[in-house]
Amino acid sequence: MSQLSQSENCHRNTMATSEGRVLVIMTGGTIGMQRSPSGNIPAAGFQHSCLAGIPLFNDGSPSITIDVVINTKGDIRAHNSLQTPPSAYQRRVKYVVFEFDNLVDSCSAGAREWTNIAEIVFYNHDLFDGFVVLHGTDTLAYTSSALSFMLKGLRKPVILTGAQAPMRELQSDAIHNLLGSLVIASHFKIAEVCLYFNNQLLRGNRATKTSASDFAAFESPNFPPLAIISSSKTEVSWNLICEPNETQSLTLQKLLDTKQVATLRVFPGISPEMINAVLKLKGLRGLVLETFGPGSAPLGPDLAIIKALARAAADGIVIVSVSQCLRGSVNPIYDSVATLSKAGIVAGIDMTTEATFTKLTYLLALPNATTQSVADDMTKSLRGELRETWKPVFKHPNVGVLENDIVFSDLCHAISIGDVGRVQEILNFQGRSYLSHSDYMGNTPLVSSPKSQQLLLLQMLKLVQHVAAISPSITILRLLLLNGALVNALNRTSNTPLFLAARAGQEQHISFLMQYGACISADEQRVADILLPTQTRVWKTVEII
Ligand code: ASN
Repeated sequence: MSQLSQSENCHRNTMATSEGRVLVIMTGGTIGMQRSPSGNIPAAGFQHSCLAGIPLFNDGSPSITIDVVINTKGDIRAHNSLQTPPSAYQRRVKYVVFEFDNLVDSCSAGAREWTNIAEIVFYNHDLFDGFVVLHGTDTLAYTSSALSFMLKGLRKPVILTGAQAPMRELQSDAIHNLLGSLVIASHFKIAEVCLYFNNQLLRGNRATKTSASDFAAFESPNFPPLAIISSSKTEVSWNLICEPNETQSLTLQKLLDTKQVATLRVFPGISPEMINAVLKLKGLRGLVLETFGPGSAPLGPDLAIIKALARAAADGIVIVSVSQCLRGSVNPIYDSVATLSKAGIVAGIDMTTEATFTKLTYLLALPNATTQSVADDMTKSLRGELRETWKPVFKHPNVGVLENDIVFSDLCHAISIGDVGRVQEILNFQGRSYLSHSDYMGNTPLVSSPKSQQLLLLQMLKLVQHVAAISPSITILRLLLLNGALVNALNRTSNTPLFLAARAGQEQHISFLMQYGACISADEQRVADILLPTQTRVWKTVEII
């Protein structure tokens, strides 16, 4: 990942002028709240009561009147500007705060508020260098995800931020979060919807709230930060930023009523009746199913749950599976995951629940949307919200460290479904090109030296050997052994391929592995009597590599 120095970053500034113009849109949230006997409540007049008196937000220079367009007719509302002192790039930020009449705690924000924000950005897109949206943190990641889909063809930064404590309080993160957002929105041509918090700029549709009280409240578990601000330096990872399409004009797509999409988190013992209660909701068109680990769910007594899901999918409800885990991806290397996929459940790959939910409401609202088109688009990256896992990323001539897990998943998947051609293709590619090329990011010695590349490949082969031991294809097992897979490798549960093949009742695999000298471990020997068929008991125990 190349990170530009401060001076290099300056060349990418929106303008070479000494002033950047930002529209701040105040929607509510803790950042602007004040105390009341019943707890913090939204308070009007943020620009005047919170910012005008702080020199960092108001350098005292005379304000000017800036018009904000408030509807399609082009009606305007005039605002008096404030101006910051110059930044480290010798640029001041001139801004106005457009405050919504109805300020809300973000727990009450939804499609209507998302539309209100998107409209203000849309009407004023060409009049400002960037936008900062002040919002509550509880549903900030939903709003940033929703805006990323609604606003297509952005050419300006839209930075959402908030705070864990009100600006009016002594110990608050509000000042830093707002200042950082103002600097990014006015200095850098990052044409994306982003979330800025605690010195990190995250892609809006990759972010999720991970702490209810820490100042470090947000993470982007499956994608690196787009920029990091430390003291006066802003390090932007330009290689991660989506390129704006200068020829495309901005469009605004409104979302579906969120009542037509639901989210359901599965849990051990969830009953078919509970699932059915959600699936039978009147008007339901989409469901985000939060599944276990790589995307599995209880199938239910007599497969009642999977049958209910399959029926709903066949009836046109788009059901998308995302992992309950913070990191990682839905991955059909397990039978239980593949079963969901066969039932018509779409894999949400590595999307957050917030991105999946808002993307569904966006896609289902598109004119001419069909169940098939929505399901197809859910697995495509529209605004960088997911990694298109099963696209042939390994064909990239300079595949690097970030792709290793993808290649690995791809390989495991091909093995588990017995796709010999695909396995051969990956192994060939790894052998010929992958080993001899360096990481396309040009970093980490782990992948840049051919020797460590080979170790990495061996490591992968060692692991996939276990999947191969239960693969439907004996040819794949042979292929991996010929390519140097370790016949007696242990997996994370300390099992050998032979033990796994035996447990899966793969007789052909068993004799083939034994020809290659496969053994079981001493620990496995102890349970072999219970688990393994009688003829396998003759295996010797050996020291495992
Ligand atoms: N309840 C607040 C909100 O989301 C939390 C916050 O902003 N820190 O509006």
